[in-house]
Amino acid sequence: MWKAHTQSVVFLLKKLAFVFLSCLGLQLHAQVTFQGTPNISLPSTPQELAKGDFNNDGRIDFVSIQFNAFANQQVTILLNTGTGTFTGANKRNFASATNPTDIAVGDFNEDGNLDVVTCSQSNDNFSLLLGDGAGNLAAPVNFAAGDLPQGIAVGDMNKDGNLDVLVSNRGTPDDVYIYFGNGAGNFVAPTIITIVNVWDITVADFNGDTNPDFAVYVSNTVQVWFGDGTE
Ligand SMILES: [Ca+2]
Ligand SMILES: [Ca+2]
Ligand SMILES: [Ca+2]
Ligand SMILES: [Ca+2]
Repeated sequence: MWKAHTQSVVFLLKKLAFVFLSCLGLQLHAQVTFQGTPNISLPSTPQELAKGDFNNDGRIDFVSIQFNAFANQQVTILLNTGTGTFTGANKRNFASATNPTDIAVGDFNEDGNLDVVTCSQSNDNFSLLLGDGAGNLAAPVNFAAGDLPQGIAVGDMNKDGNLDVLVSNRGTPDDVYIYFGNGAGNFVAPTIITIVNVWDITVADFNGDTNPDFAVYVSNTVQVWFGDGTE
């Protein structure tokens, strides 16, 4: 009897706790809301979006790439005013190679200002656009990539303190190019890894050994390639 009663009390407490947590959950869910800002027009077909602080004011900005855009409108920086508006002088277009397919950010010349890299499947290259720390990007410096570059990612793959660039090429042949940076905005000839049916790419240390790895989207699977921290 006591045991059954205890179980009933425990059951009741569990049920009350469940109801309480459910209500709390509902309340927490109810508190997390998102409110859209007015639409921000872009020059042409937006392709990819990245973020970073491009004018060094401590507020995270956006950078967008556009497909089929005019020659000087492939890359757009949207500076964050802190009020959710990105219009007027806070929206700035810059040139890159034709029809960029992906974008990544990093400080490739180590001047403290965030820079942008894009890859272009029309020009079979990737472009480095150096930032000036005031929300502007310099003219693109282009580096040859493989056939039909699709994805671009950034990491310090050889752990020398200089950011490196990885480009996944989905053409013929299909492969990944790893460009090791020299810290001055230039790169040595790429290391090439053949990966059949590669598409997009991203970089992180996936096995926790402190060496950067990369993951690629291959057909309907994901492959992780583990690095050893060297070239
Ligand atoms: Ca900013
Ligand atoms: Ca820089
Ligand atoms: Ca490096
Ligand atoms: Ca690793």
